[in-house]
Amino acid sequence: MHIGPADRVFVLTGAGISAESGLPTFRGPNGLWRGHRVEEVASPIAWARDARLVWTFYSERRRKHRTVEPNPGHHALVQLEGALGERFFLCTQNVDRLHEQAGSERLVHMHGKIFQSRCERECSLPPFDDDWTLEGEAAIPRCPCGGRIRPHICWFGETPFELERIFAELSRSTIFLAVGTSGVVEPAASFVRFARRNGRVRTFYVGPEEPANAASFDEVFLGPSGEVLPKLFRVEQDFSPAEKAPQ
Ligand code: BV8
Repeated sequence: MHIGPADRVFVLTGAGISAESGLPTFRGPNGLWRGHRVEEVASPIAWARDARLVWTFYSERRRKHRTVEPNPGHHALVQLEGALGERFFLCTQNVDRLHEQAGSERLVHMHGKIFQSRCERECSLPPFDDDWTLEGEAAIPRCPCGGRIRPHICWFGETPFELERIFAELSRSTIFLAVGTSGVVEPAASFVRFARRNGRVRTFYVGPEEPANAASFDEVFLGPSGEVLPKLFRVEQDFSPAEKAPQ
């Protein structure tokens, strides 16, 4: 994929980029958790009905997430960010911290972060880093306001985070790259169509199978992201006269 000196790259990642690090995806063969689809457990309704079940779900994922490492796909995106600087923007649907562990900085987590919690009420307590896990009959921690502590995650039916910044970056992107996402969950699945509205964007997808929104991509690179991404980018640097090395 050729990236020119004026290109601005928007990358959207999903669960697939973390699959080679050992984190299961949501809708693949092992996509169910104790027979539940993620939509059934990651929702305000599930929280109201059975908060301990929800904390059991997230506690098991926190324990698993402590043990995993980034894979070559994450590292390839860090290298691209290094080459492009502020012309690079990464929006992840994932709640894991593998992008940060690999070194990504220009990154937003539109669905939140597995190692952050917040009060279930709209009180003054801001979201906070937290790797608490529910053990045995322990009580769910309480906020000083009396509310229960919940994962700081965007559940189904809730509004994703950082949408204003995401749409601003989409509007000025000239390359849109989606990696490892089935193109099922909204609004992320529509970002590629939104980007195309600016009329000058090239759109690409990387993953082992075509996503549901494949028709919106100019080119699909089939394969695992850990193998495809490290070989994908060809960045053309702009050594304008001011920057040419002295003769
Ligand atoms: C919203 C946090 C309004 C949880 C997540 C009916 C009723 C109620 C709601 C809706 C409805 N119809 C539509 C909706 C909206 C709903 C939605 O889209 N539902 C779907 C299921 C139909 N969306 C919402 O509710 C969103 N909020 O709409 O608010 C709004 C809208 C716009 C503006 C303002 C307000 C909130 C959605 C967020 C839900 N939370 N995560 C948690 O993680 O615990 S979503 C969850 O799914 C994960 O974050 C995950 O990242 C995300 C998307 O899944 P994918 O990442 O795509 O993962 P998936 O398993 O599906 O696919 C993996 C892919 O990887 C596959 O394609 C596979 O081929 C590929 N792969 C496998 N191996 C590899 C690989 N790729 C590369 N390399 C490999 N090695």
